[in-house]
Amino acid sequence: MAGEDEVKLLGFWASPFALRVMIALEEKGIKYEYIEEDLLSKKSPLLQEMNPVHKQIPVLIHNGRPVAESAIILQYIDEVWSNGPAFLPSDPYDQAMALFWVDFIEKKLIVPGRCIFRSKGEEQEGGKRQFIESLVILEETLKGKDYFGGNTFGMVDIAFAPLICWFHMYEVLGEFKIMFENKFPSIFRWMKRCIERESVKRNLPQQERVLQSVLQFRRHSLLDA
Ligand SMILES: N[C@@H](CCC(=O)N[C@@H](CS)C(=O)NCC(=O)O)C(=O)O
Repeated sequence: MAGEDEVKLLGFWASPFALRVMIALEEKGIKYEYIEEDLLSKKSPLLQEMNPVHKQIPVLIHNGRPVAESAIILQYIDEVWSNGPAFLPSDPYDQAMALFWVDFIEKKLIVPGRCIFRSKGEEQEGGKRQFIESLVILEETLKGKDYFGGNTFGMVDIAFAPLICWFHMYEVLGEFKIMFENKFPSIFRWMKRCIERESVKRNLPQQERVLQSVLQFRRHSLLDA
C-alpha cells in the first residue's frame, strides 16, 4: 500500500478484541492513530457513525472507510498490507482452519469467560467449565508446535494472545486456578513466547489493571467485554 494511507483505530485499551488489532497493526509495522473510546460513558458520535450496526469497538478506519469486527479487521489488514508477515497460511484449507479457531476463541472462550466475571452460582460454574474445556481443546491443538499455525506467529495467535492479560482476572473473579504450567504446558510455553514479541509486549496491559477495569465496569453494571 502507498505510504500516505490514513489508518485510525477506535478501541478500548483492555478490550481483547481491540488488542488483537493493535497487535496485528504492530506486526505489520503500520502507523496508525489510536482513538480511545470511553465505554463507561456515552458512546462517541464517531463510533456510532463508524459502526452503526453494532456500535462496538474495535473499528479500523482506513482512508475514511470503517471496518468492524476484529476477526474481519485482521483478515482485512492481512490482505491490504500483504507485503508484511502473513497472518493466514496460503493453503485454502489451512486458512479455513485458522479462521475456525479464531471463531472458536470468541464463541467458546471469550463468551463463556464473561459468565465467570458477570455471574455467580450455576451460571458462573457453567462458564468456568466451558472455559476450561476450551483450554483443553486449544492445548491439544497447540501440542508440539511453537504457534497455532506451526513455526510462525499468525492469525490464531493474534486472536488468542490478548487473553494472556485477562487470565488473572478470570482466576480472581471466578475464584479458581487455571494452573497453566501443569495442566496446559503447551499454552504456558506459548504465552511465554508471545510476551517476548514486541507487538504483544508493547500492547498488552498489566493483568492487575485489567482486573481493576473489569471491577469498575461491574460497579457500573455495564459489562460487555
Ligand atoms: N465480535 C466483536 C466483539 C467486540 C466487542 O465485544 N466489543 C466490546 C468491547 S470488548 C464493546 O464495544 N462493547 C460495548 C458495547 O457492546 O456496547 C469483535 O470481534 O470485534
